Order: sequence, then C-alpha cells, then structure tokens
Amino acid sequence: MKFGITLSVAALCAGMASPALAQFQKPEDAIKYRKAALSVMGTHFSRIGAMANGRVPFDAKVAAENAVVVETLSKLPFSAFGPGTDKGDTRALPEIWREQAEFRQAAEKMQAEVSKLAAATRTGSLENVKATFGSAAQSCKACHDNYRKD
Ligand code: ASC
Repeated sequence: MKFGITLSVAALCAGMASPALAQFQKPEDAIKYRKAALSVMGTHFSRIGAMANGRVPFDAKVAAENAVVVETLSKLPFSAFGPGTDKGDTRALPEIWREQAEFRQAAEKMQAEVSKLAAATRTGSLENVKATFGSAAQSCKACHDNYRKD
C-alpha cells in the first residue's frame, strides 16, 4: 500500500515536471506554449535590461532573480516547434522548419548568451551585467530578424 502511494506520488510529480518535454496534444497547444514561454522570458529579460541601461536602479538580487527565470525559460520554447506547428496563430516563419540545424544553432547561441548573463548577475556587479546583456539581446534579436514575421 505504502509502495503504491509512493509510486502514485512519483507518477504525479513526473507528470507535473515533464510537460516541457512531452509531446503536445495539438499543434495549437504547442504554439500557445512557446509564445507564452517567449513572452514571459521577454518580460524578465527586459527587467534586467532596464537595469543594464540605467532606466531603473541596479539591484543585484532582483537582477539575479530575473536571470534565473530567463535562463530556465530559454530552454523551453524549442520543443514546441515540431512538425505541423508552422500554421496557425503564429508569426514563426517557414525557415524554422526549412533550416532546422541553423534554427537549433541560433537557439543554442541564445541559451549560451543567456547563461553568461545569468552568471554575470550572480557576481553582483552591474559592470558584468552590462558586459553580457548586449550579446544576449542580440541573440534574441537574431532569431526575431531571421525567423519571425515583422
Ligand atoms: C527584450 C525582449 C526581447 C529582446 C530583444 C532584443 O527585452 O523582449 O525579445 O529584448 O528585443 O533585441
């Protein structure tokens, strides 16, 4: 009985932890998911940007908290660009599916730059944050320029 409960709890936790990795039920679920992840990532990235650009006072703790969110979310969207998710409520360009290796590489570049930014926030130094923010922003923009409509 106790073992059964343990197994059920384990199954429940696995179910909660895995949606990012699991297949999506419908293409529109994947589209909604990747847009949500990118939107929340952008929100938290912009909060670091506001500090890097001097629009709001630098708070090392807040910067680091935002960077953890950005770094975590940077890993999520790309499982949601599977086959059949090129049509619908999306600005994703067909190049994503035509140039999958290049798209993957651009995603990995962004993830690497975001990790560098996150590491910089953990030093507590605004100079370090400034030194890494620009490349991270450029890696976001590169994908928008190449793979997003408008
Ligand atoms: C942001 C945000 C992005 C990037 C990009 C950088 O704050 O939401 O998508 O920066 O605009 O050029």
